[in-house]
Amino acid sequence: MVYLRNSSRRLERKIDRENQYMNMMRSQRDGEAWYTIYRTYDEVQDKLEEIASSNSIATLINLGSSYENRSIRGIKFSTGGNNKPAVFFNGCQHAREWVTVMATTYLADQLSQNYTSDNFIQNLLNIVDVYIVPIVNPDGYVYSHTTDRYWRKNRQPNPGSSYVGTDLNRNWDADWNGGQSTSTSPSSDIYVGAYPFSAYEANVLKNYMQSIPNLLGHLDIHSYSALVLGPWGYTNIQTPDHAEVVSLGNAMNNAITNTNGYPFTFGTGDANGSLYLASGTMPDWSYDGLGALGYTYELRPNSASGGGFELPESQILDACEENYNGAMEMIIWAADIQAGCTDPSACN
Ligand code: 0X9
Ligand code: ZN
Repeated sequence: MVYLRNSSRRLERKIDRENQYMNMMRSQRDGEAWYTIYRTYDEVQDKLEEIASSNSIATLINLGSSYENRSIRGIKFSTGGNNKPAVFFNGCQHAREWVTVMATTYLADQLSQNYTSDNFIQNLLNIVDVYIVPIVNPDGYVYSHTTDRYWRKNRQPNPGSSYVGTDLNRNWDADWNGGQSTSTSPSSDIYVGAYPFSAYEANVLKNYMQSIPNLLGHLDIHSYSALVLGPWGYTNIQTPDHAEVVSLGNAMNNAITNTNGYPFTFGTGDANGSLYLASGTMPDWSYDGLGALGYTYELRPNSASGGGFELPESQILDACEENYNGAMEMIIWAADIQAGCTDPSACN
């Protein structure tokens, strides 16, 4: 009898432990489940609030309002202090590039979770301030969910025209309207706008980014083509920082490619013909106007036949992981340049 009672208690304890383990696994899966389908603007706002409220160094930031008065929000990770090296990551200048919203939200989510569990991430975030804004074109994003899946521009009317919208990634003051993949016609998907920063959202972003004192790096996340693109975007001429642009670009490209074995290509300009040159883009402005190294990512897929702007939902998580590893390289690089610090895990 005694033996039976003991063994049934042991069995109960074993079952309890198994249940605990299963609950833990389930909650991890639930966390990842968010990234198995595309999410709306409202769902992303809820997720950002959840991230900010669950992490002591994460703050919900509101950069300003879109033309239709939606908030352009994000997460700032900072342990405080002045003039720390900073990096800025954004998704969704182009409304239809939905995977960029998932990937940037995932980046914030993972940094937040890993901060509490991973010493290396904790050390990095003690050194570098990280800004993440998943949806910089909220009106276009909502419109691509409700009305036109392939909408690209913002939703600002153009005086004298019935055509709506400016291509945000042609409205920046770096070779603005320079003729590389640009149009002065409001009917065009690559309409440059009336003047640099005429688009509400580009203007809000410019003001916010200018207010960050020590911005070293910027990633403007797009899809699709599986590319990492360094400055310049408007010309094949090399920047004065070419060696560093290439070194960080290759590091990010390798980290992305090695994540799941899905090959990305790095290049500057038109990346040896892999893409095209473009005038008035955001990363060229963050380089030219702010002195930050500004890159474009073009996430999965690498071709139209792989889904184009509609990357299959079964691949969202893979794309998120790839983007996370690429962005980590930029954070590590920013920590490394901190004077006198070559080992981010050793300095504070
Ligand atoms: O055209 C764009 O704005 C970007 N491509 S997308 O398909 N996402 O629209 C690429 C712009 C950056 N181009 C270069 N750096 N060459
Ligand atoms: Zn794009």
